[in-house]
Amino acid sequence: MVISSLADSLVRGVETIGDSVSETFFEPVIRLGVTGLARSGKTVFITSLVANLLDRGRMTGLVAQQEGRINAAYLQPQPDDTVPRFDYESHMSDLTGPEPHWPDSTRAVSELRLSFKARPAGLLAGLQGPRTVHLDIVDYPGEWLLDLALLEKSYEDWSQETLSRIEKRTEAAEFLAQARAADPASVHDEPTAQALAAAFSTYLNKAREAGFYDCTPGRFLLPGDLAGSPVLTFAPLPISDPSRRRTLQREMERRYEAYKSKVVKPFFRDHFSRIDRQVVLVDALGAIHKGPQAVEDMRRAMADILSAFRPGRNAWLSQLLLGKRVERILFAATKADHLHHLQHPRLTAIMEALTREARDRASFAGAETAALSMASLRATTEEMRSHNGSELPCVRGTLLDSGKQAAFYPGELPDDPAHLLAPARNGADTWLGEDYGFMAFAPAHLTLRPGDGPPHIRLDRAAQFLIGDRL
Ligand SMILES: Nc1nc2c(ncn2[C@@H]2O[C@H](COP(=O)(O)OP(=O)(O)OP(=O)(O)O)[C@@H](O)[C@H]2O)c(=O)[nH]1
Ligand SMILES: [Mg+2]
Repeated sequence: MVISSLADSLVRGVETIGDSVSETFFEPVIRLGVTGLARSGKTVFITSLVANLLDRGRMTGLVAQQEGRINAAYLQPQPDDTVPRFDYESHMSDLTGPEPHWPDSTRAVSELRLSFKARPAGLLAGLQGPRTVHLDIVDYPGEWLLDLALLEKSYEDWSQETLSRIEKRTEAAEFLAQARAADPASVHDEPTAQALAAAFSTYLNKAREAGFYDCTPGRFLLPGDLAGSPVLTFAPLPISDPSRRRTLQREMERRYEAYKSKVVKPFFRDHFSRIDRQVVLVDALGAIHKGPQAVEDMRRAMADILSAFRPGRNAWLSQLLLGKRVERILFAATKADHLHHLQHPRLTAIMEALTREARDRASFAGAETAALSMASLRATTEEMRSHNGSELPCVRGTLLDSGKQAAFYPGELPDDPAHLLAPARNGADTWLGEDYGFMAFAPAHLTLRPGDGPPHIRLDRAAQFLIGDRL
């Protein structure tokens, strides 16, 4: 235990020195982490961000662009040879090809390097020519951050906590029946372990479908090339005694520990610890549409996700980071093109409130934070429609299922976010009064002018906050 954490921090130490040497003498590198829970909009965000940084006609909110200091931006081979490359070109052709469609779900961490030639701002501008700044964008599932909490839990504690948390969920009924019928003290046999793990991951998938966000261990939902391996073949069991050799319980415990050391820790060590700037994407509108329970659940998941950015709370992580901190964190409500812009300030307020508790408790010591609502790829236009004598602010777009054009009024978000968050926290089943509709729109057919990236809402402001100061 001691040896492994020592080794981790040594690696980190050497890397930090390496990074700062190359930053001073060579070319600065910004590592931007992009995360969010499943379907929050990570892939579309990165694709549109890169497209709009390559063709910056719609990026007037990026100060370096406004000041004409960016001479060029281009894609380059990334520095990490073992991480899959973010498949920018296919995602871009999905979104902007002749039959535009949303990209498929992604299942693992990926990376892309974009480099800028930019002239420095201010006094230095006259003295220095353009310099190269590298932006490494790292895409990883938010669920993986939730796993940080496992590091401090024994198998027994995790089992107890998980079983009591999911006790009343109908999605868990089948798994619970199976777990209760299992005898942890029986001799381990692989088919039983596999059946339990399969039932548990079926539950996790159903729970996520139903709008629960506390679906950990994260890799059960996104197994990638670990599918079927022992590190993913465990499940919580109702246990009361310490485990004995060769029992089901002992084997489950061993695999749970292996998951922590072989899956969770490497992710934090190899990816998370190197991030400088972070954007956390949140599909707040989607949760509001699903109902109060989904909103409350999302608020809790956000608080848990954000605890990874306050490493003081986790001894292992603090050791690993050695004081290195994420410098800026942006909380972005995505898909704001489902709302007329009149409602955007309200969505931002909800976003702020959702992350409020986490931010207050936090002080992300040293990290600057901001919240905004945005759309990475705008799929709608706005229009006012009269309805029963009043004017409703609507959005119009192509419906995803029928392919037909339609105008849509999603309901009025409250001025005060507490009107949503309080009933959610108090366990309400449905919203009182307002119904929040949600339409799925297809990406619009685009004809882009040379020099323009795809249309977006406030993607330039997001970019300015995240990297603007380094360009
Ligand atoms: N209207 C609109 N819809 C969006 C936007 N961004 C994402 N979406 C919708 O959200 C869905 C998920 O977006 P992705 O970018 O694939 O989300 P993700 O976080 O990468 O999802 P996973 O890879 O499954 O975790 C898309 O299929 C779209 O339906 C946007 O800017 N506008
Ligand atoms: Mg994705």
